[in-house]
Amino acid sequence: MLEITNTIEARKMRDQVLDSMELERERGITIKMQPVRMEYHSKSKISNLKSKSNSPEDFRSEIYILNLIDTPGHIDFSYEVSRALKAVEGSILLVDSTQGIQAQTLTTLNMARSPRQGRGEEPFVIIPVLSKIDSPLARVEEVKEEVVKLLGCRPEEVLLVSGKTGEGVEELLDAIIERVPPPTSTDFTPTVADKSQRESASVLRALVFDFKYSNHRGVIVFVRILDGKVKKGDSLIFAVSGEKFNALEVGTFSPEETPQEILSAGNTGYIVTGIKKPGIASVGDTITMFKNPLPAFGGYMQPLPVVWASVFPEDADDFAELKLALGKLKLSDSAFSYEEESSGSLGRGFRCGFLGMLHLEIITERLRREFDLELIVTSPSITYEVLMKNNPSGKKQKVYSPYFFPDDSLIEKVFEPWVDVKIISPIQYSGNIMQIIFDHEGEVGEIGNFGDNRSSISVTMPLRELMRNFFDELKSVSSGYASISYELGQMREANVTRLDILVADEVIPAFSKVISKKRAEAEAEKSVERLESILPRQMFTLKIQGRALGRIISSRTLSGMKKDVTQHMYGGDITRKMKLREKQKKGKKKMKARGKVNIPQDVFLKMMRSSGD
Ligand SMILES: Nc1nc2c(ncn2[C@@H]2O[C@H](COP(=O)(O)OP(=O)(O)OP(=O)(O)O)[C@@H](O)[C@H]2O)c(=O)[nH]1
Ligand SMILES: [Mg+2]
Repeated sequence: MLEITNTIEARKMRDQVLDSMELERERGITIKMQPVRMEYHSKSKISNLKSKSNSPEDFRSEIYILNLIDTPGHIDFSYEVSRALKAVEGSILLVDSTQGIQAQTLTTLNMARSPRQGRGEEPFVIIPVLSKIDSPLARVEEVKEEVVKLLGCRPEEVLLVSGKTGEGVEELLDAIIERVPPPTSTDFTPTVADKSQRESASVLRALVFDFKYSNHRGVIVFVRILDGKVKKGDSLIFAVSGEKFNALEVGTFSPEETPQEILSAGNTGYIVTGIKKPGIASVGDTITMFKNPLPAFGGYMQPLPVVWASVFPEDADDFAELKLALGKLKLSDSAFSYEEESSGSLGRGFRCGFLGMLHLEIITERLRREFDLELIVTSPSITYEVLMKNNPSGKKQKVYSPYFFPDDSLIEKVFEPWVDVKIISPIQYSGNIMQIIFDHEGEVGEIGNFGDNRSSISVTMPLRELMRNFFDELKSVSSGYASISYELGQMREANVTRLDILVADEVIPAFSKVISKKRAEAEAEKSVERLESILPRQMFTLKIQGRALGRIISSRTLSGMKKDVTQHMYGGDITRKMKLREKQKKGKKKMKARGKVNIPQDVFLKMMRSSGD
């Protein structure tokens, strides 16, 4: 579409052209939504906008402006999809014809079909499209049938495209124009008798669906203009946060930011606010004229974090820097949340909430890359609700950080969240899948058939078990064909306990985990083994132990070695050697502060990653 509309020159075209983050390109996935404005000169007759006659004028080329928002497919980032949905009048449901319907297709579809609060009751158009039809692996007819069944549409409504060859794309553009209604706007012209006054009083209602932060220009909000118009210099206000500002620039996405004179109703674009304080701009807020404010548009639901992990600066002096970095990250990812926390031996840090394991990994990676911070990241955890013994009030206490999980002897009962899971897979893998569901304490619900050869399985299981590497196991037992989506369900009683990892007889709080009592031995063994394999040897022999249920249940010994840190450097670069010795000295200082053993930060990251295994 970008090529056909000349939005991007053919020579600049490349795979994932809208994915601008380094991490997106490395991993080959979209993480953040990206708006883009296209101008399309249609050559065909567009029936719903023109007269029904067949006069030659009906076939002349017309220019249409299309505002597209590209969204991620991975379920961890479905919040991006939900926000984009409220900023548009219709959507393209892209189904890979080599894969067929995936579990996340259902999640996305449900979101698109749910009533859009505040945007009236007009039906939301969904255009089903099969992609990759050029591929020899494409199963066009079968997948088309699946889509028809799923949407309850006619087969002719399903379009076929190839992003590679361009086949079908022009037809898709025409279908968008034909099926998606043009944006409507309410006329908020002030009822002022004086004509000149009426003309000068401009109105605006813009929905903030995303934003980003620039060091020079402050917060840049991504908006869909619902009513009225905005231009550079306008004095504006955020309806919810109440912050006033002047528009330093307005523009559209092509897909890079392109300044424009004016943005008017129907457009998607950006407004540069100059606001540098964190916590002012929020997605779902409405921007309106300061002098002539209009009512705010119903906002977005704040997404609920699913996993938690705490982040501490490796060097306590970096606390302020970490705080600043988190504030800025939050400005480019509104789904992420954080709160100050302090834990005895790790010092001051932040408890962060994420929408899933991939989200967690992406954020910690960005903190390291974009802000050059050395971090200690704790084992990820979900929320537990603990009812303590001798607690007449009967109030449950929420525990997000494993190292704050109370000792068994103090606990009356523990509750944990369960999830409703949907798995879609080719039928031949069902047996394998049932086995892993069983291993993960899942309860199988409805089993349905989907198309000829695919089954859909509904499961409820503890979120804790879903996070215990269920995704990877599912992929591996289904040769990569099964897909999964999930929603948070109810809280249920849990049989769990805290596992502590000790290094040289000292608990390392970042490695503590809440685990199933039944799996205590296995989990302890795994953590200890993993740590033994990644912890660099020290000058002295040390013990690595796992402790749970009141005793040591796993133990290893890491033999010591004498190590000269400068040994591997030959040649006489004395300054480098000195630097390294300085660093080592600093490391020793830290060691004293943190305990007997120096644990490098990548060990924390590796443990964090493997804790899903
Ligand atoms: N053969 C063929 N390959 C395609 C086509 N479209 C995309 N691909 C390939 O499929 C892979 C994924 O493409 P993306 O465009 O990143 O897919 P996406 O749907 O945006 O993925 P997410 O954003 O992560 O949900 C890339 O390797 C593309 O080269 C197509 O029409 N034909
Ligand atoms: Mg993508």
